[in-house]
Amino acid sequence: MKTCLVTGGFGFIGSNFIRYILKERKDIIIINVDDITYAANPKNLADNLANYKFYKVNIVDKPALSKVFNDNKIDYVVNFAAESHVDRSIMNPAVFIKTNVEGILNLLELSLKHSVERFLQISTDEVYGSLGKSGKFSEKTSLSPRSPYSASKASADMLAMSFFHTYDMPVLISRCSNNYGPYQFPEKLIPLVIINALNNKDIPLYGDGKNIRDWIYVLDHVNGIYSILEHGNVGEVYNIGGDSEMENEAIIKYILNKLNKPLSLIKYVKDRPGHDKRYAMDFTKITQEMGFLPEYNIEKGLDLTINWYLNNENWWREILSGNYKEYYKIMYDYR
Ligand code: TDX
Repeated sequence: MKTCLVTGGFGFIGSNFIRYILKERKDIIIINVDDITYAANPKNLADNLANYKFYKVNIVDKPALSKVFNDNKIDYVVNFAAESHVDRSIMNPAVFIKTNVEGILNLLELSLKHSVERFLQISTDEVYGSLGKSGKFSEKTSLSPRSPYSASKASADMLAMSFFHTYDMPVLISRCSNNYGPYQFPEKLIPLVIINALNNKDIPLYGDGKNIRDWIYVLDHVNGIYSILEHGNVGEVYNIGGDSEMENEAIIKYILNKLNKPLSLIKYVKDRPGHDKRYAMDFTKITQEMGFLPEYNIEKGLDLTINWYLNNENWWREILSGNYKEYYKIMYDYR
């Protein structure tokens, strides 16, 4: 048996990853370290999972994290724990530096001390900055983050790589494009649009709505992460992409049409400051080295996602009744 410490395992991508691994591999024990901050939800994972242990610990709390490493022999670390919403980072950058930078430093130091076999940092395409109409980000593109969020993720990547070069630690980094799918917290575009549409509420579209993201269904992402964890070369970065570039406006129209809702729900609002124009991933490297290719095209992925939100109303209604209301007011009322 191998033991894999997953941080942020109650979050959107982390929970999808844990479900995937526990299904694929009966010889891996998962240790989920999560502080259950606002976007995490224990309901993202089933109760009574086999080969699974949970610690309510914030990665910024080094003594508590240290205890997890002392109590368990950890073989792999996969770090999902992060503050991840760009708009929140514009309002309150400090917590992004704490969690995303100080947090990973604690994890790296403890992983080094306890000689973990592989340390995988989950990063993002946003560290590369913003593209014009043409071109794609490759692993060789230099880092040029433009929001406090992406600056914190770029810092984390650089710290992680410094542990590879300085201490010979077996570090790997994956950088992925925009995820969507089941269990995504509704501050992000796609779940926000689905839920607002179901509630016949205005859909806030930033600027002219022509910004482009490359979208990937979360199960394709976790499949890519698993390949990198198993087969990636230490000290290297791997891009993961969905090969599905789309303008925000087009995504919203697609969802509204699927739900039989009027396009008049779309409300063009003030743009996000420093709004990155376009992201696109060149993921030839992971395809050539590991045979990775996304299995879900955007239509298939969106249809599955829309159905999931239709069938899991209790999950999102509970979120809407909590602090989310306050967040939504602050973020959108005067936009
Ligand atoms: O209400 C909205 N209206 C709108 O027009 C929201 C929430 C977003 N948008 C636009 C902004 C972006 O162009 O939609 C696009 C997607 O926005 P987000 O869902 O906030 O994602 P993005 O800013 O692209 O960042 C995401 O991808 C990279 C994730 O949030 C990051 O965590 C990930 O690293």
